[in-house]
Amino acid sequence: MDQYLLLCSYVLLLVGKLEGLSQDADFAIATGIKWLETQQDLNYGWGEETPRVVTTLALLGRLNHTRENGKTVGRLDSDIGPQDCSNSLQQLVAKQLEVELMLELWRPRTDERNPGKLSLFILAFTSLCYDVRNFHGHDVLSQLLRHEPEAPYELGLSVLATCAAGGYPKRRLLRKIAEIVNDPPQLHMADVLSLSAMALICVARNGQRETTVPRAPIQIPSQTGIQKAVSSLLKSTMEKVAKAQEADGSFGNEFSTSLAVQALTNLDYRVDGWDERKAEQWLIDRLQSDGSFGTVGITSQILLALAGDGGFSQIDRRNCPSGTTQKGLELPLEVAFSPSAIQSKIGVQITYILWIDRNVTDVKELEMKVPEKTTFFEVMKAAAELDPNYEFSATIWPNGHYVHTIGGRREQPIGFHFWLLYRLPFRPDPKNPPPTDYVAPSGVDDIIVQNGDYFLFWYKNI
Ligand code: B12
Repeated sequence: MDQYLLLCSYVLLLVGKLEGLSQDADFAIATGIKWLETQQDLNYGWGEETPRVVTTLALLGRLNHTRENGKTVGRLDSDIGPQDCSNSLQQLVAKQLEVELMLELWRPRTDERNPGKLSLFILAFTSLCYDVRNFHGHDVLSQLLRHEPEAPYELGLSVLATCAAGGYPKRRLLRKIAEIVNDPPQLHMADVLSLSAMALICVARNGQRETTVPRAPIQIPSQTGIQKAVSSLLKSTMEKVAKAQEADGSFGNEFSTSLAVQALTNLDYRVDGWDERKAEQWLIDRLQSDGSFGTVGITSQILLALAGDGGFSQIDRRNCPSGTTQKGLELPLEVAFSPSAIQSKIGVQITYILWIDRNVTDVKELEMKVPEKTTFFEVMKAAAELDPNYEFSATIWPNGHYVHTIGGRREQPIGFHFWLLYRLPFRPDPKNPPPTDYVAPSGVDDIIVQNGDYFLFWYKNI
């Protein structure tokens, strides 16, 4: 296994050089792949991140073919070069991916099924050229179509996966994307716009193909109308993404930047008004000494961005020919908070506030003194010990804890009520609530509290 992956890294290194990737990007991709290899578990997967990593490796494996032809065509199980590596990788990894998807599909049929997660599996299998409409007799795509996404990011992911797998996204969902693009959410705006752009790239590309062989003659006039609408929406979406670039070249943080660069570097759909080199450099500068960009998830996303070839937007079933004891799916682990007394007499003074509802119907406030270099997660544990209103539950993700319940109040995805965390240098005033600029850019584990900080966890409809 090691040899195959090392070989893959080596071939990719050469491919990058041949195809003129900047040398630094080239190096970062090679070391990133090597690092991902070290993170693989005994089941040949990457736990919860298996679909993302497989997608990245599959797309990078296709790079040679892609760049030779200047188009995103190619298959993983033919030709020479990286495809051969991916073929070996396919054999070793695909079974694990299959088991993980099976487990996802076997879940009880409740609203709990997550269209976003299903979409990531569909994208992974499609990049390996599987037919997701016939996955051991199951039509996975129709499962996705049955679970309509509500959240903006999931919507983009679901339309992208449907289109990439060769399906036809519902017009209603395209209309919803248009609404989101016209009035993007303030929270995670760059991420949502970038994913919407990638979904629209796929729809625009395949709409163009459909016109030559229309599915049903009656659809021709409206199809053309939709195509026009999609291309103009795509253009404005990409322009909005481009505009989100900041002076340092990034689009916010690593997550947003990797998605934005993928959206803006598709070979067939380009807009001006952003600096590609600067964005690439910003990402390269995030390379750590161990060869990673942080977590498995973010490393695989950044590698796709650095490949400069449209990332997720190039996944397309139409480019494919027809055709261990498994640990299984690692669901996010539910954690019951375990108390830890970190209140301290010396250290930094902070205030931890809870607000309920958009119009702030309930307020709780706790002043605390904690040792220096304490994470906000530790503060939350100490607060829960002091006051039951601050007891909380969280799920663990690769990037840390995600808080879904505080003081017995659980998030409500239906209705979009979530706990959002603000970090402020002043006491927030319910009569004049803080703007989203103060929403913390990372989760509770990555925040080191500082003297005078105010933390507001606000349960609100977003
Ligand atoms: C949708 C989303 C949300 C939704 C989640 C709704 C839900 N429960 O279903 C809402 C709006 C509530 C949200 C909240 C937050 N989010 Co958010 N979120 C996203 C987004 C846009 C898409 C995630 C997704 O659906 N992926 C597809 C599914 C299939 O993959 P998934 O791995 O199962 O996704 C789940 C996790 O990502 C989790 N999640 C969402 N946000 C966060 C944040 C953290 C820190 C963790 C550990 C998990 C987590 O919920 C997702 C859905 O179940 C990503 C953008 C991105 N580029 O990934 C940001 C992103 C993950 N969020 C981020 C942040 C910072 C937050 C907040 C901390 C913001 C804040 N200060 O309040 C809060 C979390 C606070 C808390 N309660 O702990 C960052 C994480 C950065 C980092 N360094 O780790 C990201 C990457 C956005 C960005 N570019 O900065 N988020």
